[in-house]
Amino acid sequence: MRHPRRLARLGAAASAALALSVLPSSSTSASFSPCGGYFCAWVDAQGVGYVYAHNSGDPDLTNDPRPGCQQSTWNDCFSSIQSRQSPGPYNPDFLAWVGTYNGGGQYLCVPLSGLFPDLNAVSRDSAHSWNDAISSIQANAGSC
Ligand SMILES: [Ca+2]
Repeated sequence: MRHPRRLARLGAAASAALALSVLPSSSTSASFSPCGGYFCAWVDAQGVGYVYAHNSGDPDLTNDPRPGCQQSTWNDCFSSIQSRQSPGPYNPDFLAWVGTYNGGGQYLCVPLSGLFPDLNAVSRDSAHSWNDAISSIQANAGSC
């Protein structure tokens, strides 16, 4: 069943999401299920494939083995991300860094209730997306 008007609205929403590339989607997807952590990421878009779950931070994803990823670790492998979906006693924002978080560089803000269903659609700069580009995550007590 195709509804051109609805598809046009979805297209406009997708364009707005691309323009605001550092903001997560406010929609939820049935394919995303609780992963057992405050920060969750998947090998593929739309919450598909192996899931990574963490409650704090990880300064170097090259230390986390994940057979099936290009480097056989979680480094440069995240393609979708979801953070904790409802407030609790501990509600950090997360920063997802291109490099190690002690080394500075670019980061993606993943706030409480954040959802990035496809990091291919989230621009990092004029030439790159956030897909398969994250090397560390940092829990942030404040808001990012
Ligand atoms: Ca991936």
